[in-house]
Parts: sequence; structure tokens; C-alpha cells
Amino acid sequence: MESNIIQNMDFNVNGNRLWNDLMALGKIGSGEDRGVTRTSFDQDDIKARKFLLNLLEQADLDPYMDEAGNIFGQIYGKNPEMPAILIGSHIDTVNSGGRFDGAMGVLMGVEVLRTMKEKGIKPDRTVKVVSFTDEEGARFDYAFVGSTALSGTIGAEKLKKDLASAVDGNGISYLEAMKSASLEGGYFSRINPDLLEQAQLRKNELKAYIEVHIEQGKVLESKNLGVGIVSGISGGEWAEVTISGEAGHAGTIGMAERKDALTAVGECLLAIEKIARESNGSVATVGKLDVKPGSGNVIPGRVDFTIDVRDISDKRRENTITKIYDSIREIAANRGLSCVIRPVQSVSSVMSSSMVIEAIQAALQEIDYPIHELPSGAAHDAMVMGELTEIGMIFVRSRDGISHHPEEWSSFEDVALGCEVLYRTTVRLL
Ligand code: HGY
Ligand code: MN
Ligand code: MN
Repeated sequence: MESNIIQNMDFNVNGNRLWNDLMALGKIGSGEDRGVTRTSFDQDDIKARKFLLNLLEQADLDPYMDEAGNIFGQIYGKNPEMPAILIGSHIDTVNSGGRFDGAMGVLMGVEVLRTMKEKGIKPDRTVKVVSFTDEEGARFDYAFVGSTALSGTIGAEKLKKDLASAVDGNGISYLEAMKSASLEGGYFSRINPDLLEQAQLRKNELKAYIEVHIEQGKVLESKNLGVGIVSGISGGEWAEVTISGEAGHAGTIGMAERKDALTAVGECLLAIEKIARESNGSVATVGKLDVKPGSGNVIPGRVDFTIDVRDISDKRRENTITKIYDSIREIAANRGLSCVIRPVQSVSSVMSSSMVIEAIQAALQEIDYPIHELPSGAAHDAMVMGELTEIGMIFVRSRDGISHHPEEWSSFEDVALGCEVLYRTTVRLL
């Protein structure tokens, strides 16, 4: 069905141009396993930012960067007082991730604006594309930095404090990384972690935020659909836990005398899994463990680990988290170990706005494409933007549901279709 649409329909957007940009951006930070690694403000993230800025310049979209390092392109509206439409996503990746997660949504925004320019469309309201700083949080274990700054959800002072204490594996703090990125000069000069409040938008500055993203699941594939409408996004809470016991010689300390931090964590992992399973809706993940001192013949004295809990229901998520934290404290206490739980970030779930959903539905009807709504289990900048403005998302089918992985893939046809739907949706919302 889709291939008929591609062949028979006059697309406004240029699918080939978009695809070429996507493949070119995917080469930046590409490793031997063809996985892409661009973590915030690392060398390849900087290169990718320059690539995007160049694309925006070529398209005459007046690029700029804000204090948080968010990159924008724009077409000015005839009436700059009217709230703008913002389209966006992110170009940072997880470690050894794919070419589509984030990058596709940003480049689609560029393609939509480029197409509008070529068609000579002069909108009443301003329309912008944004590439948010650090959606993934892969380098500093702190995510949604750009969208948090823009929407002001936690306030600039709290964000600055969080960024001051976020450090990467080499002990470089977020603030230091931002400051050194600003030394790149040009557009980068405006990056300034001391002035994050200046990146914040006021509620009346935006009419809506729209994001296109790969689904990262198998729903659309199972329904044989190239695109779908996101009904809402699961909220999440992220925390770091430290369990401290006593390191000691693996041969000389008897089992009864040990204060092994890692065996306690083993118990915690199973408890976390059980609590999430029994919640009937929450998902909980421990994805990172750091065992110290980390020698085969030494009893682990300290373990740091991360917790990631998601749920479409905020109430159920909070309930799951409380149970998880209580159970970790209990396990540590029963073993005579100490534990510290540091909640790092928390974002509420968000429902898509009916105004944006209706615009996407109308866009799909125009091209005679089936309408299917689905929720997002993955987090997106749209979730954070939902606290500032009306949001909506379009999902593009993922091959085998794979993402955050070198094999992440969406077909040329689906990407072109997703972009065309975004174009038609945007024009409607203007
Ligand atoms: O973690 C997430 O859900 C997203 O991919 N940032
Ligand atoms: Mn991702
Ligand atoms: Mn993403």
C-alpha cells in the first residue's frame, strides 16, 4: 500500500534529499561496528552540530544556537507576535547507537522548512526547527538538557546545579564541557551554562511542538504501517544508588564476616524486577553497574548502579519507585551495609494535544493513509516540552523494533512518508 502512495502521490518534501542528509549525518561518529556515538559535546557531537548548522545556512534558515546549545533554524512569520510552531528532536546518540533516533526528526524539520521556503510559503507565524542538546544523557547520565532549559520545567537554577554535579567517565563536569564547546567560536560562542535562564521560552511564544521519531518498537511493523500517531509518552524517573560495604581479601575473609556490596546489589536487582513485574505497568531497568575496587580476588566494597523506571501512569510509577527505594534500603540494612539513593531526574508522562493529533489525522486523511494511534514507552524531548506547550508526535516504523543499536533502521519510503505527514501537519498548524 505504502509503495503505491509513494508512486502515485505528489510529495511536497524531497525524500531523496532528506535521506542523503540522514546518511551523511549518520557517518559522523560512526564506529567500526557501524554504530554511531555522538554524546553531548564530544568531538563528534561538535562535528554533527557543525554539519547541521551548515545545512541550515545552505537552506537560508537563519540558524542560531542558544545558551543551552540548542540549535535552531527558522522562517520568520509575517506576524512575529503570534506563537510559533516548533519542530524538533536531537542529534546526540547513545553509545554505539543508530542513525535514525533523533537525527531523523531534526532533519525532517529542516526538510519541512526548506520545502516551505522553496514553495514561497510565507507563514503568518514563525516556524522553527530545533535540535535539542543532549536528549540521551549518555555521557553525563543526565538527559533532556536542551528541552529542560527551553521549557524551564525545573527552573534554570536547579538545572545549573544538576549540570554542575553531572560528570562524565573522565571526571569532566557538564559545565566544563559546555564551556569548552563555546570556545569553538561562531554560533557556539553563545553557549553559556551560567545564563541558562536566557534559553527559556515563555508559554505564549509557542503554539505547539511537533516531533517525528522512530517508533523503537514493533507495533507499526505488526500492523504493516509506515507511520502512526503518538497518543502519549510514558514518564520516567532516573536515580543513582551507592551500596557501601567493606572490601577485603577473597581468600581470607569468611563468608559470615563479609560485607559484600555486590551480593547485596544482586538481591536488589531481583527485587526491582519483581516489584516492576507486580506493578502491572511499570518497567524498571538497571543498566549500569560500577563495582569497586573491581578485582577478581577482592570482595566488592562499593557498588554504584543506575535505576530507570517508566510508566504511562505517573501515580503507578511513583508507587513502583517508592517500593523499589524501600526495598533497597531494607536489603542494605539487613546486610549491615549503607546505601545512598540519589534521584537524578524525573519527568511526568504527557498526553499528546488533541489539536496536534487532529492536524496529523487530517494530514493522513489527505494522503488516504490509515490512522493508527499508539503510546510511546521511550522518552522524548516532547515529554519535557509538554510542560510548556501543546505537543504531538509522529512515529515512523522501526525495522524489527530495534533501536539504540547499529542495526536501527527505517526504510526510505517510511522516512519520506513521515516527513510528508509532518509537512502537511505543520502547514495545517500554521
Ligand atoms: O531513554 C529513552 O527513552 C530515550 O531513548 N532517550
Ligand atoms: Mn534514544
Ligand atoms: Mn530519541
